[in-house]
Amino acid sequence: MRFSRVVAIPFVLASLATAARAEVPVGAIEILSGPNAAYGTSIKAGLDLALDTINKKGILDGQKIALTVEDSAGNKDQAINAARKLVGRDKVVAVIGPTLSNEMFAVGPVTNERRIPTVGTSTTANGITAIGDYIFRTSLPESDVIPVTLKKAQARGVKTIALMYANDDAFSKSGFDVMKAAAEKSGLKIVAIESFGSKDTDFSAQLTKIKGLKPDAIGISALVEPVSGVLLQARQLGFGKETQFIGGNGSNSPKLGEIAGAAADGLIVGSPWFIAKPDPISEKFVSDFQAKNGKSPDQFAAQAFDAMFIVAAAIDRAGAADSEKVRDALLKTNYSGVMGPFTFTSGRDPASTEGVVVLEMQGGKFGIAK
Ligand code: 1QQ
Repeated sequence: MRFSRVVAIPFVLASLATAARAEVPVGAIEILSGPNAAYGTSIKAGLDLALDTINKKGILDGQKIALTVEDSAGNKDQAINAARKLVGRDKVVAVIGPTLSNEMFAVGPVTNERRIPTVGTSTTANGITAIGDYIFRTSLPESDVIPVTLKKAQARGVKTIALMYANDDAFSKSGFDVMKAAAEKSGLKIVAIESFGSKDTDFSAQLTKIKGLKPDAIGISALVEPVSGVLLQARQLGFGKETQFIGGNGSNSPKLGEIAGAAADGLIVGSPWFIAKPDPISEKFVSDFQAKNGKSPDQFAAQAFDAMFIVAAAIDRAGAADSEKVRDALLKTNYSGVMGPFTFTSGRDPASTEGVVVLEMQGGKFGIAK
């Protein structure tokens, strides 16, 4: 053997160094700045908490996940650039996010074309997974949640409803379509339909029109800032407890209570999760999240926490950091997490719609709606 130690030792050292450095690159695109940052920062906190556990043990024989979270600022072009960076520069095997359906309709075609499995954790509009075979979501679509919320309103005696929605955001528009169809199906009488822009601050024309029609309820499909604006102005115009306000997934943020305060009291919204869910996995998640972040998790953090485990487990089962194999493994997901048991349909949507709870805002906090 002419191969001396002189050659062998550096080789061994080099391969040890590679083994120590081996990490699996995963990307996330979330809103970390701008008016919708509450959603994305909450999602990031959920992902980070899950990674603490995942990276302790590692996947694929001890490798860590290197998660790169890019800020989209809620902007479609920035989200597309983030996707290109994650795929081209970081060579990620999967993408988590983006935060908004509006962004997914821009990013999804890009990552799908690159054959990178992309897992939305908060995208609830119709048509998300139809973008392509590599697009998944773990979030329940509005079409599964809104009918449950309307049923609760009906049980409270609501018979007539006015619908308001933001016409410049994919989630808000789709949520409105779902509310309208669900209201019609359940026999609610729609007395008015009014739209606005997500950046609007004056909703008085729409609300004044609706006030004259005296609906039992007002359904609002929009992101949290405009929903808060509508509520604040509605109270100024004299809408009181007699009007049942109904929100969609955009309202599922503590930001609603922070911005609207008492004006949001009484609003109901459906959610796949509730902070006081009596379940050991959920309770541990809540206390670990509080310990790490000094505040309580919201639904978006809970969904992201589960999604990170789902993606990590898929990479592990794939047996390699290979995006094709990860996609196939994702389809075979059988996971039990904070949201409960989880599998994907063959169409890459959540299979089970069980566990939707209707929440009510009171004093800046969500509780179970009675
Ligand atoms: C979507 C949503 C948003 C409310 C997520 C933050 O549901 O864009 O689909």
